[in-house]
Parts: sequence; structure tokens; C-alpha cells
Amino acid sequence: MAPTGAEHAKGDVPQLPVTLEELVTAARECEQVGAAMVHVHIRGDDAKPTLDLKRLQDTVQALREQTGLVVQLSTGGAVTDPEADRLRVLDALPDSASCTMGTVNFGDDVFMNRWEFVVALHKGMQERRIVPEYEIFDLGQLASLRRLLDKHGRPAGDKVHVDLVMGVPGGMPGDAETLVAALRLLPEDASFSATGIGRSSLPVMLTALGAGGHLRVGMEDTITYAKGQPVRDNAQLVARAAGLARIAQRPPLSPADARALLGVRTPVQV
Ligand code: KMH
Ligand code: ZN
Repeated sequence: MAPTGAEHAKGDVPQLPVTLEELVTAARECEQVGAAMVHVHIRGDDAKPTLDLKRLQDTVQALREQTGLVVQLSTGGAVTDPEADRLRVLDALPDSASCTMGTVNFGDDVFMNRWEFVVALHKGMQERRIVPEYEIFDLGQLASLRRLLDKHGRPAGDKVHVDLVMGVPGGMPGDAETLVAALRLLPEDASFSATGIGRSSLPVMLTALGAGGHLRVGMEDTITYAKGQPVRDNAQLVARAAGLARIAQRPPLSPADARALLGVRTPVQV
């Protein structure tokens, strides 16, 4: 689950978890209703996105102490974050970190992920034994993932896990046809999860369940639960996803199962 993101302002979405206390509370509530992993963007005292290393380290520690979730830090940050700050995220030694596989238009902005930068992230995670989640915003990025693995080797833990982030304005659409098209391009042994931004949340969730995928939900991606109904909190989204997964006879994984699926190991400082 992705509780915060970097795009929504606390002033517009008061229920968004932005302090460490709010984040840990959200993570605990979500774990209780079926989440296995937390994808973390943190905020500063001004509630704006930050990649401050000390704050990231404190966040990883607090989530490890107070939840059993797989702790994944975002290296995507906000579209304005410099590459050096995004690479430094790895020094907070999370269980997992995101690694976006290419540049994509992102609404009116550009989410920049140069090839050399992607390679540096991939290698940085290999060295630190951090498990990557390869974030895919468009189909061509799956070809880039194959190229990355061919040229630079398998990730830490030897499992390839992909997250399809669908429905970003500028990226691939969040619909069933596109999700099925993505499956053809996945590395052979990869596992995948999917999330649909905004109103594509439910179509993507239902298609991913039918196609054998895992789910990501959270207020990073969706702040409207149903037409005209703001999301109450992250646990509301996780509970709905867990319920649909049970109906689909694909009940949520425990955090321990997720660790095994992803090949999570103990990270090391380099
Ligand atoms: N906030 C987006 C610009 C990631 O976490 O790795 C990038 C993002 C992807 O959310
Ligand atoms: Zn993110």
C-alpha cells in the first residue's frame, strides 16, 4: 500500500498521513486489514515532500519496530528531486526500494529517469542487498527492464518484481487491455502488482486479480473512494482490495509471504 505519495497537498487532503506518527498509524491500520508492504514517501515539518536521509532512516526504523510490513522507500520522490538525493535514499537501507524504468510525462511535469540513473539505482540496490520494485509507467519500460537485467544482472534476492503504475496522464492507460498487453512483456519469472491512478483504480484492481497479479492501493494513487466520496483513510482502500482479493479466491499475502515472494534479505551499508 502507498499511503502518501509526493503529489497531494495536506491542505487539500487533510486525511493524508504526512507526519511519522500519522504514517505509522496508517501502516498499522493497513496491516491489520491485509497490507503486506508499505511504499513510503515522507514529508518534512512543512508537510512537503522531502528525501532527508535522517528522516528516512528514522522512518524505516519506526516502521520496522511498529509493524511487520515490508518497508519500501520510494526513490522516485517528487518530480523536482535531484538524482543525487534520490540515489541517497538507498543509504536508509530499506527492505525494498522503487526503481522506475524510464522517463515519462507526468501530468504537466516530467518524471525523469535517465538510463544511466536507472542503472545506478539498480547497482546501488544490488550492492546493498535491497530488493527493487521495478515501477512501470509505460509499456516500453518493460523492454528497458529486460535490457537492464540482461546487461547488469539479477536483483538482490534473485526475484524480479514489477509494479504497473497505470493511468498517469502521460503514461499507459489504466484499463484491462493495457494490463494484459503488459503481461506479454514481463520477464518470464517476474511477479507483478498493479495500481490504477484515480478512477482507473477499480478496473486495474479487478483485472490484476483476474490475471494473477498483486495489488497496490493507497492515497498516493487514489483519493476518491467512489464518485463524490473522498477516501476516509488508507485502511479503507486496503480493506476494499483485501475483500475483492478474497472474493477472487486470492487472499492477501502475509508480510512473511511477501518477503519470500520478493526475496527480501537484510540490507548492508556500503
Ligand atoms: N512521485 C512520482 C514522481 C516512485 O515512488 O518510485 C514518482 C513515484 C514513483 O511516486
Ligand atoms: Zn511512489
